[in-house]
Amino acid sequence: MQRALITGITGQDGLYLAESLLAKGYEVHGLIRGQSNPKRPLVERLVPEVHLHAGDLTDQSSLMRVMAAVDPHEVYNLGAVSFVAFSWENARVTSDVTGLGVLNMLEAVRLHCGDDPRRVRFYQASSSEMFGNVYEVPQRETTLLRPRSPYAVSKAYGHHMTINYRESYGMHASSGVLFNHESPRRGIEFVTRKVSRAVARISMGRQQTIAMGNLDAQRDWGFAGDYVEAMWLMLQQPEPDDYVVATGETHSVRELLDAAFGHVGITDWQPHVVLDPAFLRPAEVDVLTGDASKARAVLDWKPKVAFGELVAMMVEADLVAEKADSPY
Ligand code: NAP
Ligand code: F7E
Repeated sequence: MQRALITGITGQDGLYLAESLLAKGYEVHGLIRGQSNPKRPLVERLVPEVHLHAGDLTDQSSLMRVMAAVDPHEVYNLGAVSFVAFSWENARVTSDVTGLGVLNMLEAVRLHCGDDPRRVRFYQASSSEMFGNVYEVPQRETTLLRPRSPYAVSKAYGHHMTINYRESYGMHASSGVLFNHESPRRGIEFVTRKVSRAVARISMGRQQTIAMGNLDAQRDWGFAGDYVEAMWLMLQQPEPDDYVVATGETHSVRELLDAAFGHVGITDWQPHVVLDPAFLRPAEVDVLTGDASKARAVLDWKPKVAFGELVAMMVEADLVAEKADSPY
């Protein structure tokens, strides 16, 4: 039986990936941090078959201990401080977890592999944020990085360190450069979920307005359930490599508002949206568009859920959660 270890098991992608690997017949293990992690009950409810192990990406020996206990065939390093806006106010902790945490995990894997560097296959969750103030449109695997936030700088470090371990030690280490992917499980701090939740509440009369930042920012938004399949496909390849994973379609935050409010029959959302400078960032990434043709050609991967369906799915899920008074 194949064994997989997932860091970031409590996050959006960790949960989808765990479900997907369990359905494929894997034994799934997850790294969980903190002495009483508030998300543990959620993981235990959604994926009760997953074995949880205490550890932290900033604590190298905890990672080595978990590697020894699990002896995985595949490691998916999804753990990170992942909210870009938060990373300016917490640049050091972001660097420690999102940047150096990758090195800690790579070292734990390398040491566990001993004389056989390919004993464990490693996936690093890299990000389109690394492209930042983009050098070319669309962005592909060869596009130079120009990160614009402490988060993006930390991801660029982890990305290059993953490539370096692959080239230096011959490890099966791959990096997925994933563009924004969303779902009803997205954290409420991210713009898609913030909007879907607010729209559900506004349509039910529970809230009047939503405070927003830059409505002109544009992102290539896909569905997280589709994207975790690409992660798995990367580790099934005979050779490790880097892949961009994206839809190739870009929409503005304004279009997101159109789609979400439109779904509940509100065509003029202006009275419900308040612009608040608190949500503007010190440096913005204006537009991202991915070219996933390599993933399509090599992995035979393509996204299944389109932007409109994704927004509808998220608003519907928030309507159900609000009606049940049990927000996800
Ligand atoms: P997420 O929901 O924010 O989940 C982040 C996970 O990292 C959580 O499980 C969190 O655990 C864990 N974590 C935080 N600090 C940790 C630490 N010190 N040690 C161990 N684990 C720690 O993120 P996501 O959306 O699922 O994304 C998964 C990964 O893909 C992240 O690395 C993210 O940066 C990257 N990524 C995401 C996107 C996207 O659009 N979603 C795009 C590109 C790349 P707690 O619950 O304990 O905080
Ligand atoms: O912002 C703008 C904001 O926070 C998207 C992470 O998963 O994807 C995510 O990073 C855009 C930005 O995601 C609000 O300025 C406007 O331009 O949903 P977000 P992100 O920063 O793109 C990448 C690929 C990752 O790797 C990250 O881990 O929306 N925006 N008004 C707003 N954003 C937020 N959060 N809140 C607002 O009110």
